Amino acid sequence: MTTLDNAKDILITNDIDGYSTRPSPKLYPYQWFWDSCFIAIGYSHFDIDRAKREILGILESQWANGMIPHIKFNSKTKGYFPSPDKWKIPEPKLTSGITQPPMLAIAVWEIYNKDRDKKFLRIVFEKIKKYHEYLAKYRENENLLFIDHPWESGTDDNPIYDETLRRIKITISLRYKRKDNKIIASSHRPTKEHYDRYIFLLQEFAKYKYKINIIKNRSQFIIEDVLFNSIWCEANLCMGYIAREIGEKSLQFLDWYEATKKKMREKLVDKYYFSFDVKNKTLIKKKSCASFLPLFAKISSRKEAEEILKLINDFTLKFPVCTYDPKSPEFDPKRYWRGPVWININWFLIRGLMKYGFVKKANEIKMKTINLIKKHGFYEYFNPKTGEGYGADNFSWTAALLIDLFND
Ligand code: 9WN
Repeated sequence: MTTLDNAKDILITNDIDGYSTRPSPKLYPYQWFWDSCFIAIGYSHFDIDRAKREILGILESQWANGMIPHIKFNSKTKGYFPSPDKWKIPEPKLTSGITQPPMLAIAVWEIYNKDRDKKFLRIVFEKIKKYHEYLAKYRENENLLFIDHPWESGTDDNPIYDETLRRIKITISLRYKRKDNKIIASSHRPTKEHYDRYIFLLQEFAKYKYKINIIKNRSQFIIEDVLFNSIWCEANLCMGYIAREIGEKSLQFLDWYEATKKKMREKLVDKYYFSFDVKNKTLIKKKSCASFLPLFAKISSRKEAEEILKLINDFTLKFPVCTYDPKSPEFDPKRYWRGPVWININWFLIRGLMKYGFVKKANEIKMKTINLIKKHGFYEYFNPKTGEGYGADNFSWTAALLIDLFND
């Protein structure tokens, strides 16, 4: 079997019901929102109908207010903590109660570019629009969107959130049993201090009945996240294109794009782009993979892009690219989002570098990413010094994005 065949096989094996795919067989047995967007992009190269069904599968989980939750559970599977009953959501659905980076319109635009199926765009347009309206209405703070949980960032234990999380005072006694660290070595997963806070926040959300205004007032973790806002910008551009293709209004999406981009350039830059801690009123000046994302959404100026390119070089050990500053004492080449190479970040980077004409660098990262997977396997993340794979094996987005890189 070739590596490409392996990749397709992983997606097919991780299929749940023809409409959703597990990120990995054991560690993540349900459908995750941004994972499925990457998965759909992978499928669009060899089974476009299945790619469309993955998108429909995500949309099934949408709440009445437009929110798209980060996990769609099902009643048949067990084995993940926090399980569906722990979320206590105010919705008659089996889902989590928080969202993830809004990749949906980006994935749909990728699919559309393969077969120009306007019928599919018409089926999904209103629902994605409703999701964007939800984000603009409930998550906007001075023209930037905020996240209220580290899991919403998709880069959960990125050290940029450490200080904010440390300020959270746990006021109740927490009793819970993790499952992740029974499957994967504890030293490769988030710490207990982090998990305590992840779970405490969930319990607070349930107490506030997921009312965003109350959460925004009372919670300590309110972050204008640079990765989330970059993806929001790109997704609005894609919604603008989609709207135009099917004769719908595109102006609102382009307004959101412009307003967010302008605010990011005013508020989030200090040489590099950083996230802003709303409660502590500080720019979190820690260098992480999130600072690369303005390239992907073409937010940075040429000069800023050149600085980001230097940062990428600083973040390149034997295998590109570290998710956290390798010169920092917080860097850990084995622990989750605190240093290891993640394939989706490399994918964002390759696309971003191409947009600024840094073709050589983009191709170099692309070839090294493909070779890393070929040699070390379809892992969730990799040691940037040795290439060793960690976390879940047969990880769906590693497979899906490899298919995309091969075909790009
Ligand atoms: C919590 C599924 C998800 C990814 C995230 C990644 C990890 C979950 C976890 O796995 O997060 O959502 O249990 O650690 O950080 O990006 O979507 O692959």
